[in-house]
Amino acid sequence: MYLSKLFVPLLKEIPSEAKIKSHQLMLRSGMIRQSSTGIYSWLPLGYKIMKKIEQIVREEQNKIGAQELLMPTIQSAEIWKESGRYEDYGEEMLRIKDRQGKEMLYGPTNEELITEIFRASVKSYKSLPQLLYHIQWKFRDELRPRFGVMRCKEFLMKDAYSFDLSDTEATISYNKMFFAYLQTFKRLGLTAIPMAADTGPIGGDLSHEFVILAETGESRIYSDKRIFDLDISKHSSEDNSIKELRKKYDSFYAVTDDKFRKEDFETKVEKKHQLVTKGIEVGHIFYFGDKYSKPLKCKVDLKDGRKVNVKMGSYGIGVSRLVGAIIEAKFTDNVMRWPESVAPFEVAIIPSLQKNDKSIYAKAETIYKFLKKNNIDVLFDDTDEHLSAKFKKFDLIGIPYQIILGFKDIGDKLEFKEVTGKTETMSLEEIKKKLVNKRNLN
Ligand code: 5CA
Repeated sequence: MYLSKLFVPLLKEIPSEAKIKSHQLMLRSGMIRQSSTGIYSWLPLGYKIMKKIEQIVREEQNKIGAQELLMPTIQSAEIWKESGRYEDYGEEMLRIKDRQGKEMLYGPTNEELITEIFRASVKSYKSLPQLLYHIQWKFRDELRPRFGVMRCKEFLMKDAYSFDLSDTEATISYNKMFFAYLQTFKRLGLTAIPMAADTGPIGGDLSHEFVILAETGESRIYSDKRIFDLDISKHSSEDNSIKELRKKYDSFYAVTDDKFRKEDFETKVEKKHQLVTKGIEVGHIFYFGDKYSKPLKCKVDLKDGRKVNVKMGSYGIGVSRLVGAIIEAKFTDNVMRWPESVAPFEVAIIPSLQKNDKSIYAKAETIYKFLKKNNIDVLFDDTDEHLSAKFKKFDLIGIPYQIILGFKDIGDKLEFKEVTGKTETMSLEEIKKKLVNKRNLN
């Protein structure tokens, strides 16, 4: 992509409504634009990053055998009346009527709708267990939308739902998701810690919030800091291995404020291991048994002819919130540091001279064409700006690598700079190999 053609409306000023770094940087770098309070348009740069995050989330769900479907954003009020949540959900739910006066709503979550789909199609124990998920926009009329995409009204969520015959089998599904979440956040370059949490309007009595540390987070957390050193790489997706991994996490105290008890914390965690800080909730998983299957009469036949309500759990990841959360976790001195797995481009080419210096420009363009031909996602700065202005722009966009064509003649070699500032001199072929290897690691 030529930079001159890229639709990135960069802002010079920090908009006053943006209080935290991720919100400021997302607006300044033209990733999003507010359309009304808590509702955003995703512009090409932001959308591209979000799509990459979404794809990693999808791949990790598929790896544990979850199947993707797509439910609508607008739901009928009827199923919510059946479950009893239509009244309970309160003002956060956006209620609408169609032209026939039929009560509808913009889905804030999908427990009811997926249960309705399941009960209509699955009748026998033979079809269980099942894991189904979708990645779809949700709407919650938040009282205080703030921090840009972190707490907004319309947001993209991955929500998965599990269906099992018994509590024991349901624990296996829960553990699989637990594992998939750890893998997903790791690929996104984040350390997300599962913390015992309250279940709120979703219900049930087993739940973990996945939280990443950040001063700007809205969740207060209390934990044994050794939980951050746990290593998931030795564990596989095999049931027993995940069970062991969950045991390890559960052996350390880690809770959000609604589960916090001072006495417990002080008796269970030695002073030197105590960590009290703030974090961002990037995912939340729940087990609630028959909370929805019972009122919605979602039953299956057992082998002996008896009918049982299926046991269910639900598992959410805030896909659009993750864009902001990654910035919060990674930015330094106004430089966006996207992990390679989600960076908007793999590499940038920055010629030091303006277009009228034909030789450097032509060399840069040849490199651009070569990398493109090799399927590398490259951004070529073909603008007339001063080199310092160019660097500022690239810091803001946050591309992990830059090829800089300077005034110095270094023969066939090129200057290859990492976002950390580390610079090497390499041939184009070596650069190509390095980028391809990096991609395969992600
Ligand atoms: N049905 C369950 C799990 S599928 C559920 O809705 N859980 S949730 O309420 O915890 O939401 C799941 C994730 O969506 C949260 O962990 C958070 O990352 C994200 N999320 C929730 N509310 C918002 C919001 N207002 N703005 C942006 N992201 C949000």
